[in-house]
Amino acid sequence: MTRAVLSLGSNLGDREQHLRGAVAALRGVVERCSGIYETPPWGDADQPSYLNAVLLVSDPEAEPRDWLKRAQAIETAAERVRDPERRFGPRTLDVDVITVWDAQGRPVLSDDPGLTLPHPRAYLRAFVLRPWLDIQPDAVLPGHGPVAALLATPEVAGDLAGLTARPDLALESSL
Ligand code: A4P
Ligand code: MG
Repeated sequence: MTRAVLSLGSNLGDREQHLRGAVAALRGVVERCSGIYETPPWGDADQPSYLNAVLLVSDPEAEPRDWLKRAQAIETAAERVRDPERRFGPRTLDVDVITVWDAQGRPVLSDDPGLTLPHPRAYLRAFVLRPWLDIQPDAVLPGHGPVAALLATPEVAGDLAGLTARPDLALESSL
């Protein structure tokens, strides 16, 4: 049994539909869906803005690595193409595993490059941390502290100001 936080991002094609497709593919294991946010591109400015959201998922059968396998299968279904020249470049759908808890509720820690837990850049990303607060107001990013405090750090607070909630879009109806 594991629980996990997954982040969703899309900035190519029908962005809302890509996020909805991910939620539909995870039907049965999604506990909560955040709101959807319009976010300026991070890490590579020359690309369209993203829609981002975060999901809380749990599965009595899933091992930590199963969440990465599911994430990658969902990206493939969205015809995600990887450009090795553009690390943070545009994509139909990115599904990242932000953190995983074991059956006892303990965070799973890993420095394996194939599955690093928690996600190594999550603490820097307003587009992950802000939606996460929607579904877990007391969320703690293992090794980094409360998500609300991370959003107040100077590195993140500047980016937070650029996020726009999109209450006109919602994911629950895809469940
Ligand atoms: N990998 C290791 N740990 C993890 C993990 N916890 N979750 C490995 C997911 N994958 C993990 O990922 C590269 C490798 O990381 C995989 O082989 C996997 O085994 P990838 O998905 O092939 O490549 P990527 O998506 O380009 O890398 P990554 O790290 O997901 O990119 P980022 O850092 O997420 O950047 N701006 C806005 N506003 N919103 C966004 O969503 N996204 C990116 C992508 C850039 N800018 C953005 C956004
Ligand atoms: Mg990724």
